Amino acid sequence: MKVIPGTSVTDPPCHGVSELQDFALRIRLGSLRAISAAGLGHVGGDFSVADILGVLFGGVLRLDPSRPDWPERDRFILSKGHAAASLYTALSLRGFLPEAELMTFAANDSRLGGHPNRQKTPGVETNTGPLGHGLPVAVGMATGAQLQGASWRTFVIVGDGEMQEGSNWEALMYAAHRGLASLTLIVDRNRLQQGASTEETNALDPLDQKLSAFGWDTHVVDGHDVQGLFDILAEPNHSSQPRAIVADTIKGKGVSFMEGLAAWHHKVPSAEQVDQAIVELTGVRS
Ligand SMILES: Cc1ncc(C[n+]2csc(CCOP(=O)(O)OP(=O)(O)O)c2C)c(N)n1
Ligand SMILES: [Mg+2]
Repeated sequence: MKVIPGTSVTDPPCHGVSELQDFALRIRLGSLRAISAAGLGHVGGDFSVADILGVLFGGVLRLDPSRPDWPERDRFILSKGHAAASLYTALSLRGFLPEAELMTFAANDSRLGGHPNRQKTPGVETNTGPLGHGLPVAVGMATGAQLQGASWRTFVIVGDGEMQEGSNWEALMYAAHRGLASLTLIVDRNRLQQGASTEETNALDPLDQKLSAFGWDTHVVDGHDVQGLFDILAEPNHSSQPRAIVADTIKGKGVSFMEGLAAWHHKVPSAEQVDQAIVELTGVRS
């Protein structure tokens, strides 16, 4: 991790849009290589969430890789745990894991399982994979912060298909009831779930209006615009409502033959497709 002289190890490493974009690019490349090595994974959802993760881990979250349980750290939960490879890559870029360990993704005895496990991986706050649990846990964390008068923040990323889980709506209601202003929910609104679009499966629209009606301070942003994401995520919440961000994204973002296709939810790219994806992502022939 790059530490700018005069800044603390707990500060995020990126300064400015190009560093955040580079951080997000490295998340895409790391997760692509990990999935290719493992022969399994969820590349479409890794790529839709990569810019959001890049802004959070590169520009917003206060963390200490030498003390994953530092009490003052910001809490982050990737509720859509099937995008674990992108979370592991972000944690590696922040110094929680050696980069080479990413190549053990989902292997027997690896610390990096197919879904995040807090007992195995430093920096993972809670286990995810079964959809619909990350937001309720995040509400519990933010309630704890409120009761303690703590200044750290809690962030949770939920898939849009995942928003069909009823547990989320109970958690939304309670967070607003308690006025959990230190809690930020980000919905990765890529409009696809496993095998089909959200709207033809169990429609969510108008999602922003529903979140507002549940008492959340709701914003709709372009989930691939790192400046726009940084502006809203880095800004402390001075309201008395929890904050919801509907991030419009593209599943498979960055690779032409993956973008917007449900098939890439958990399809594994061939060696040739990995090469082609790297060319498109980096603009450089590998
Ligand atoms: C409770 C539960 N039901 C089903 C699954 C299987 N599953 C894994 S990912 C997924 C689709 C999730 O779609 P979405 O939340 O939109 O994620 P993204 O598009 O970001 O990949 C499903 C159904 C699961 N992990 N948990
Ligand atoms: Mg989705």
